[in-house]
Amino acid sequence: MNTQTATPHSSSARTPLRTPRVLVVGLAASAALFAACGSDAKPTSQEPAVTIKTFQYSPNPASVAAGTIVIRNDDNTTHTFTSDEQGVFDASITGPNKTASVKVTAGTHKFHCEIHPSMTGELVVT
Ligand SMILES: [Cu+2]
Repeated sequence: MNTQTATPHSSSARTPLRTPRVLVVGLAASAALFAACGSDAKPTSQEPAVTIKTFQYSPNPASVAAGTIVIRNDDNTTHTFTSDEQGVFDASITGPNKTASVKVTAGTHKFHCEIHPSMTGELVVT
């Protein structure tokens, strides 16, 4: 009986030696993940302000805050997100599920797809 109570005691004595290692590895891994998210993945982790699906921009018109916005293309073909006024913004996005980010400034910007002239939209930036 005395030996049986001694056995769990000795095995539990090993556990505290393992636990810190697992913790250190786990912290290092999550720290690396946070570092990756903080730098590289930041623009694309943003929710898309405009989604292109079945040759349509949605929502349309779209209301966004000035800054960098994400456009996502869900179609199997390339679309562009091009301002009617030349040079305000322009992005070409291959699909499906690809994103691009563009910088937008305050104002109402009409835009279109360079490849498909029937695709038009309006972006209201505040
Ligand atoms: Cu298009």
